[in-house]
Amino acid sequence: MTLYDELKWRGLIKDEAGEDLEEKINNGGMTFYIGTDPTADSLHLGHLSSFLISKRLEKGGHHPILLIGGATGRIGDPRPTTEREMKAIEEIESNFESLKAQVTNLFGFEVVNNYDWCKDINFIDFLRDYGKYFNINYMLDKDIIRRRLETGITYTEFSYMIMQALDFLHLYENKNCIMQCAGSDQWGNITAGIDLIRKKTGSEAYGFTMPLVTDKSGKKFGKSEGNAYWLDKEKTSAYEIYQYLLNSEDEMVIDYLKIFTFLSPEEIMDIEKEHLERPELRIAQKTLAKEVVTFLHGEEEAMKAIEMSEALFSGHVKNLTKEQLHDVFKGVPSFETESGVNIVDMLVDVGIASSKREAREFVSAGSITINEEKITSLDYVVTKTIAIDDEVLVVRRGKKKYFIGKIK
Ligand code: 545
Repeated sequence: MTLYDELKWRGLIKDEAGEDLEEKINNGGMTFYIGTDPTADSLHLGHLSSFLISKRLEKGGHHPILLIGGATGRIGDPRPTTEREMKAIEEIESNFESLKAQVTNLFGFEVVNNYDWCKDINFIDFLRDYGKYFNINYMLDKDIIRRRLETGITYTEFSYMIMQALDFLHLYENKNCIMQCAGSDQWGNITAGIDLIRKKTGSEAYGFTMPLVTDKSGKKFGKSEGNAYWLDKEKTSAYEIYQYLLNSEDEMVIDYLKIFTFLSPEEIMDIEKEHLERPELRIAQKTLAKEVVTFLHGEEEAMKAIEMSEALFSGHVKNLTKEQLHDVFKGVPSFETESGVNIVDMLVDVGIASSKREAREFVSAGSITINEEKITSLDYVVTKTIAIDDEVLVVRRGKKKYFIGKIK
């Protein structure tokens, strides 16, 4: 498979610009760039797919540049719906540093900041040297702008496209960068740059976008209930990312393997075969989760995440630390209790049973375990001796219902 065919096969090419893009991609040797604005202090899973493309192209012999938009971040790329809240300069600068550290650590590429070449352009020069190349009708015809005409858009956000086009021109002239790639929402900005380069220099530049990654119902990948899965492990633990990917839908998981892993097409096709025959083994999901967490956080974190997932699955919690337990049982009901209380009283006090009678029934029937020990005596007294790390009580009621407690 050629590199271009492989990118297509992985579902990573939606819109393309440049007559001989396919040949250019297959031949290697291009300098290209991919950009992000410092609107947050970390990337999340939804951004990862387009950044991974830079690694794939690098493996194919191209040279990547990562741009972080210290200048564009101050303006804000128009969203299709409403005007953005402008961020404070200090926040943008601190996000810039965090993102730079993150992408350098993950990808190891050259990072550039468009503030460096934008900060000295004055308003008159901007209008004379760049504004003249942009026909208003052309700008109004871009998808995002068209969608904003009804709700309204300020001159500031309207001008964003020119800034991104100017970056491409700058990188073309100074670093011989001839291609830009990104998610499909960036198509208008990429083509604005290609057109500017053509008008200013007469040369052809290239670009492509990848489709937005979604779940089966069309919802954005990498978010749940509005919360993002961050690539910074202080914000989202390796275990949470692992669990999110482990729960990928059967219908989608093969697509995700293509988009998010560096497994070869042959390896993915083998996994697909097994997955179709025995979906209940969840081999595809386990492979996806392990590969992505290993890429993001290293093998040790991936192994820990696997261990924690198995602990939850099998109920073996005793070997986990209290930090791991809090991660594993995030979202299950939690409680606090004193050392020295009777089991029946505790079950009622913390809401595991609704009455003393029910609590006694649970205990007598053997449906209550604390940290894997079955509690069958109605006289049992809960103390720190049963706690994990002197503190944590994982109470299981019946087969699956968990509660996590802290003993004082
Ligand atoms: C700025 C100047 C350039 C080239 C690109 C840019 C940034 C671009 C943009 N990109 C998005 C983004 O999101 C915020 C990330 C928070 C840390 O706005 N105008 O910066 C996203 N991008 C990744 C994908 C994207 C895009 O970083 O391309 O499509 C999301 O997947 O929305 O010269």
